[in-house]
Amino acid sequence: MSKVGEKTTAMPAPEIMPGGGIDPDLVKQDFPVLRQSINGHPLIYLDNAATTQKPVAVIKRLQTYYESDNANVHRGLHTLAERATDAFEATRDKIRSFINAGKREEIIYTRGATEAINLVAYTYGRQNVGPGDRIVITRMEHHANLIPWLELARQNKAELVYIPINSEGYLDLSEIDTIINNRTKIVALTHMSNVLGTINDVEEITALAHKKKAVCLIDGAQAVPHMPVDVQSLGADFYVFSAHKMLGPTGLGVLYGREELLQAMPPFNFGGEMISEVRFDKVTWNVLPWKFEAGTPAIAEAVAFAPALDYLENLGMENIRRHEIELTAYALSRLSELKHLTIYGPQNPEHRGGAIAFSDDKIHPHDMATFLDTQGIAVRAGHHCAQPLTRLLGVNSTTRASFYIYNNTNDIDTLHEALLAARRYFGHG
Ligand code: 7TS
Repeated sequence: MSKVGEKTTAMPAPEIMPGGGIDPDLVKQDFPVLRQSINGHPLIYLDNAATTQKPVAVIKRLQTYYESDNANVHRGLHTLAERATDAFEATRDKIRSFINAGKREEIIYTRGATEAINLVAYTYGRQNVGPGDRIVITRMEHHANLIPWLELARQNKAELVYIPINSEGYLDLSEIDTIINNRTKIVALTHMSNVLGTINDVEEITALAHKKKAVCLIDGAQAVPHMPVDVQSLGADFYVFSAHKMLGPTGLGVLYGREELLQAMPPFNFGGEMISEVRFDKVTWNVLPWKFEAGTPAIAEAVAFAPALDYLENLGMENIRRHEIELTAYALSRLSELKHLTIYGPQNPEHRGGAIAFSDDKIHPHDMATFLDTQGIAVRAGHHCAQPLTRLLGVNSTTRASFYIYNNTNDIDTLHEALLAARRYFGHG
C-alpha cells in the first residue's frame, strides 16, 4: 500500500543492456495490454504517436490511489486529503526536474497538450496580440497548435504566418528573418512532427523569436516522450505536452511557462482552487501554479504519472532516443524496399522521430490500416489531425506507424511482410 511521499517505484532497469541499449522484449513484459492476440496474431502496437500503453507500475498506482488515498486536493485537513495532495504535488516536482524547469510554480497541470496551448492563446495571446500583430507557426503543426492561433488571429485581427517546409520535410528557414518580424508577438511550433517525424531546431527558432521580442511556445507532445528535453536550454517561453503519450494516464497534460510570463497572465478558467480571496464584488487570484488550475484536477492521473516518469528515467531518455533512432533507421530501410510506398519526412533517422507516415500507390490508407489490424498490427490512418500538412503532401490521408520503447525490429519485419500481404490481398501483388 502506498503512503504519502513514498517513492512509487524504485525499479532497477534490467531493460538496459550493456552499452546503454534498451531491451524492448524485457520492457514489453511490463505492459499487460501487449500480452494479447488480435485477430489471431500477437498484438504489435505501432500507434504510439496517438497514445502509448501503460506499464504495470502506472496501472497499479491508479489502483492503490483509489484504494487507499482518494480525496480531493488542497482542501481537506484529513489524512486522505493530505496524502492525495502530497502525491499530486510530488508529481509536479518530478515533472519540473524531468524537463529541467527552474521552479515548480512554472508547471501547470492541464487536461493535455491541447488545453495547454489553448490556455496560452486565451490568456497570453488575447492580452498581447493586437490588430496588425503577427503570430508565426509552421506548416507542420497538429491542429492543436494551429486552430487556437487561427482563432486568436481572427478574433484579434492579427496576421497568422506560416514557416514553410521543404520537399525533404524540414522547415525552410531561408526567409525566416522576414517571417519573424518586429510585429511578431508569438512563435509557436512543434518540437517533433506527428506526421513527418521531423525534429525541429527549436533552440534556433527561440533565439530568432527572442531577437524580435516575441515569445516562443513549443509543442512537445511528440518530443518529451522520446528524447531528453531541457526547457531552459531550449529557450522555451512555453512548452506543452501530454502524459498519455509517455506511459501516463489520459486526461493530464503540462504547461511549462516562464514564471514572469505566467505571473502577468490572467487566469484561463474561473472557479474553485484558482482564487486567493473572493468577495461578492471582487476576487484575487491564487498564486502560481494554482492560478491556472480551476476546479478539481485530474488527481489520480497526476499521482499515477509519477511512476511513468520514473519508468522513463530508469530507462534513460538518451537510451530511449538511441533505441528509436535505431528502430527508425531500420524501418526506413525496410519500408523503402517496397517501391510502391511513398515515405514522408526526413530520410536521416538522426533528424527525426519514430513516427513514420507513408502511402501505398494503390491501397487507400484506411483499407491498409484495416488490413494490418487483421494481422494484429495497430497503426493509424487518416490526416493525423494535421489536415493542411497532409494536403500539402498531396494526399488526403496517410498510414502511420509509430514506435516506442517496447517495439523491436521484429515488429518492423512483421509490418513489412503485412504490407506485402496487403498488396496480394487487394490484388496488386
Ligand atoms: N501536438 C502534437 C504534435 C500531437 O501529436 C498531438 C496529438 C497533440 C499536440 C495533441 O495532444 P492531446 O494529448 O492534447 O490530444 N497527436 C495525436 C496523433 O498524432 N494521433 O493522435 C493524437
